[in-house]
Amino acid sequence: MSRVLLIYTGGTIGMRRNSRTGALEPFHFDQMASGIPELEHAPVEIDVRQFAPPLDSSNIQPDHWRQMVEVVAENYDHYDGFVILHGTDTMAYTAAALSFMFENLTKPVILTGSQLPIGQLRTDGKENLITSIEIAAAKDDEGHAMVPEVGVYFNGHLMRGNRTTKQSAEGFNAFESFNYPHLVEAGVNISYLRHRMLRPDWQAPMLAHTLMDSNVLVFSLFPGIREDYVRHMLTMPHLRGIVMRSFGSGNAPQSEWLTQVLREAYDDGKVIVNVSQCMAGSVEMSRYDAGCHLKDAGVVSGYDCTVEAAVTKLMYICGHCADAEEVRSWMAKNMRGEMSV
Ligand code: ASN
Repeated sequence: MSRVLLIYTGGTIGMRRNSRTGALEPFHFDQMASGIPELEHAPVEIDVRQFAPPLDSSNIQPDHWRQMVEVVAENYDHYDGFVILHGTDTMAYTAAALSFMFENLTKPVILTGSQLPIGQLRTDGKENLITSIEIAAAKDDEGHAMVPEVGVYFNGHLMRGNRTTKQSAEGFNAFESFNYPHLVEAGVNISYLRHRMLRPDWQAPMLAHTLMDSNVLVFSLFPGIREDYVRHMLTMPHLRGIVMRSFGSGNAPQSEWLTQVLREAYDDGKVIVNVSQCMAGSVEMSRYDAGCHLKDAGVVSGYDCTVEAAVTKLMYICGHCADAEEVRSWMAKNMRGEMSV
């Protein structure tokens, strides 16, 4: 029998309504588990660790990512897979961060949650949790994990963790991976699309990393953006990296001041990564004149990376490299399947 470790961090899946305020609040695992008696009959041995207190995922911080990495690393040899129950609001950030923090992952780390609490009649939480456990437990004939990746499972699909974005606060289809196809489709049967998955070195050990540098920032361009605000932001002391959300295929206003401010930030050792405000498609700074000047100012292309992947990758790389040129060179490389280069 496969063994799965369930790590309950909080989120709507385990919430219940506060009778005084009417708002949903995270609650203990036992309350959640009592809503899924099916778990006892699953052909998988399940152990549970829970965050105390459980969190609405808006409160998740890099320290919580470290805790998740440590729980998985400490238990890595004793389980076939890991399921992390997490709120949906920041699940895509956590999934991306964990994908960088685990090097040469050979076992599944599946994040899931729900839009309605488990206790509600129409909950999406049961299917999400039960199928995630099944995926985390699945092995091939050679005994290797079917999904050696950090993934997000929601509404019938498993997506690569560092490719997902929360797309809906309403629908059960809360997540999508716009620039990479799904890894698993769960219908009547569960189809594992293994040709789309990462291939670890099965003989080499998994390495867990916990250093993350949060001296980073994300900002969006918009028509009318002011020089003084951008200058103030880019000259902040200690700031090491910026994810700049540009227009379309990586374009920005061709104002002289913007190129100059970006160039000054570059000269000051700051790393600026260009990702698009579009959900689908890639940054191509040489496509339009309105993108070329960014390249000349030393801006690094984030290609088709999500904002979530770009900012967590920047934290991870800045946590490991002191030299700006080295950070730029890692940011331009595909490390964990987060971008198509
Ligand atoms: N606010 C909740 C959370 O992210 C939303 C959810 O889980 N659906 O914890």
